[in-house]
Formats: sequence, C-alpha cells, structure tokens
Amino acid sequence: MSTPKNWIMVLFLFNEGFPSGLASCPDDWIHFQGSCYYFVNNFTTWHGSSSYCQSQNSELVAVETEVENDFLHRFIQRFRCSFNVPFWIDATDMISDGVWVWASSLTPLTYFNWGKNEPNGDINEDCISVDSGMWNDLRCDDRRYFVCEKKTLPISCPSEGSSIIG
Ligand SMILES: [Ca+2]
Ligand SMILES: [Ca+2]
Ligand SMILES: [Ca+2]
Repeated sequence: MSTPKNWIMVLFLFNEGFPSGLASCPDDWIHFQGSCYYFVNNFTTWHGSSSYCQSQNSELVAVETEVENDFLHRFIQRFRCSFNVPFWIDATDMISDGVWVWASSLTPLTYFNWGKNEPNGDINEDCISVDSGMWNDLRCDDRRYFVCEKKTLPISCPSEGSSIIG
C-alpha cells in the first residue's frame, strides 16, 4: 500500500536566480523570496488540500503578488511532467460571496489574475484554482492538485532535532 510519502511527488529546487545557501526550507520544499513551497502531486478537494498543508505546518499557497504568481507559473512550466495542474490556492469567498480572502489569515486579496470571463460561479464557486497562471473560481468540492506554502525558517536556528536533547 502506498504511504503518504509515496503519493507526494517532490520537485527539486533549481536555483531561480537567488543566492543559494541562504534559503532555509525543509528538504523537498522550494525556496522563493522568503517562502517555502511544496508541490503536492495528488488531487483532492480544496478543504482536503488545506488540511494536508496544515498537517505539514503550512497553508495552501497564498499568491499575493504578480511576482509570486509568475514564479509558480514558470516553475510548473519547467516541471510540467512532474506536477499536474490546475491547482488550488488558499483564496475563498465562502464567507461572503464576492469578497475573496486568504483562508489562513482572512486577509482580503489585493492581487488577482482572473482568466477570461472569471470569476463566474457566484455562490456555486467559492474556491480558486489556477491554471497556466490564470485564476478561476471553482466548486470547492472539485478535486485539484495543490501547493503548500510557509515562511522560511530563521537561518540561525536549527530546523529540526530539538527532540534529540533529553
Ligand atoms: Ca505567498
Ligand atoms: Ca463565490
Ligand atoms: Ca469559474
């Protein structure tokens, strides 16, 4: 039987033009501008994706700027054989239709990159899926691949191993 480890396709970090050695991400996470990203190559609902990321001490990716959106798009293009699309991001308007917030912080979105004729789902589509950099509101029960994000760890601190003591 497959273990969770087996169903996660891990992508390797290729330097995106930033100094290497300064990133402080766990193994198998990709560093970009202060965050670590985990490309989970399995598909599930938006809630399932969010729960999985939280189990990894992270959240569904919050795409807050054009730079971040472009990074994800370029990275996935480069590894299109290893990570499937489209994928969930942390945005939802399930609390108040038409008011999009990042679920992890309830912060309103300030950057959007809607595809043509999107958003179009009203109360039927309350989660956002991204394909080729373009955003689409979608039923949260649909199944998509997903990306987790967390902030980089402090460089001066060990990332693991505190349990070794004692
Ligand atoms: Ca982010
Ligand atoms: Ca909606
Ligand atoms: Ca839609």
